[in-house]
Amino acid sequence: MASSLLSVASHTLSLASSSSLETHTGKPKLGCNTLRFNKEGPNPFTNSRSCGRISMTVAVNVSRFEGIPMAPPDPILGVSEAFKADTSELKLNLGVGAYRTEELQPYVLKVVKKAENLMLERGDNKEYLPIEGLAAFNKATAELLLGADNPAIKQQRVATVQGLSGTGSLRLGAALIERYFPGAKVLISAPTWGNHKNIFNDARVPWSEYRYYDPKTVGLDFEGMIEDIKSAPEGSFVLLHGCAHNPTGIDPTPEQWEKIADVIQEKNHIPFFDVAYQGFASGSLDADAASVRLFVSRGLEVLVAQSYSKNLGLYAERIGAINVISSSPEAATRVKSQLKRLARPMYSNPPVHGARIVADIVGNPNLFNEWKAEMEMMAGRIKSVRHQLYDSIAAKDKSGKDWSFIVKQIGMFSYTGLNKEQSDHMTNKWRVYMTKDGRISLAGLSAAKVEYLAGAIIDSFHNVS
Ligand code: PLA
Repeated sequence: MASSLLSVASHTLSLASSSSLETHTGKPKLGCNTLRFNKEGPNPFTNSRSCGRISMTVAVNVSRFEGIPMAPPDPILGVSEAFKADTSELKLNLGVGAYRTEELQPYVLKVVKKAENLMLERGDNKEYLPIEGLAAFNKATAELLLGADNPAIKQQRVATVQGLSGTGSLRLGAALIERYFPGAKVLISAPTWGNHKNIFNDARVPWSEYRYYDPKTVGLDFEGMIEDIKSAPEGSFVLLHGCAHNPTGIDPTPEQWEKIADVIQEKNHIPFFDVAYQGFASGSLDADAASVRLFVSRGLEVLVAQSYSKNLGLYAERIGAINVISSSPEAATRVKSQLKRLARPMYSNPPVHGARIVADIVGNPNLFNEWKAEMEMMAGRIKSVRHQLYDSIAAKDKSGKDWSFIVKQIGMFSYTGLNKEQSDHMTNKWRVYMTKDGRISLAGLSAAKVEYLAGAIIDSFHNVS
């Protein structure tokens, strides 16, 4: 009995989904109406559904959502949930890339508080933004990325649309690819930030991987990367991390970037940069944008997703942008119109608060300088614990293993080389929360916890296989 009810329930679900497809293709819908009441009035136990000549009755104690399986926890944000649930005093969250103070507390930048006070003083309203976002933000963000005097900006070849931080901006870019480059493939580094594949999967954009990380050298597999980009079909999109590659912390050198640009140019590929850490890798906004600027200076058409989650600590404000640098101002205008068309049915228009913060800070020389100083301070603290961790591991580990990769990597993370079992051991025994790919966020480490972490890594590396 239960199984027959279930099959009716799942049949109903499949009818519902096929009818939504028919709407999309413009075909007439099957006549499906849900009748909730019988002659005697509302009946709490049955729910009738009539689909053309077929009529079904489904008991409501079998959920219509029966066919929906449990989703696995998110590999990164799920770690924060597990951390919260742990009551141990020892626990340390090195999962998500979120900056913490030496006291391991979240940090709101002083300059952000100042910008928020300015907003209150001005009495800014809460009206809807235009679909493309706050004009002052879009101008500021493109200038910050490319440099204010970049010819592409002067020639109005940059289409900038405010997005829901880095993720939402990548998603908009993916939607543009899906709509106007049907069948085009996106090449993604192996490994990459865990959410990239989800973003392109959900946007129905096919992707494949290019070699990036070489476990033998714990460095960049540059030859492999070039070969894979070369052998991809002409006109593919190549997803590149602008700086501070996540999760490896390994970036190409300036010379290697030149060669990557050569191959992309030869193959008529389109680079798609993910810039989630501008200013956070080196402490300098300009140095961290050098890769993007190189491609733009060669006259290439480029997509760039930006995020202010890390460099301004605006994680929850969801502020970022998608920039499309085109070869003509006319193309840029058309691209922008289509990005707006894609955004409107997804979320209508973006939130204003973070956009005002960025625009106010970048637009005011005093605040801008204060921001740069705070960013250098944050990047400096991460660099400092990175060196302390290396010193501590190198001093404690007598096995002769070379741990110097820790100080060669840059940005928020260290890719420790610990495998899944070793990473599990870090959490189960040592209460160090981290992603299962062996990545640790150094932004979540304090000087006081360095020795403890070094001990945990050495134990997990040598005693778990
Ligand atoms: N791109 C990369 C390479 C990232 O690492 C992240 C965030 C984003 C984009 C998106 O961030 P945003 O949407 O907040 O702008 N990566 C984090 C957080 C810091 C996360 O997974 O969401 C991480 O721990 O990897």
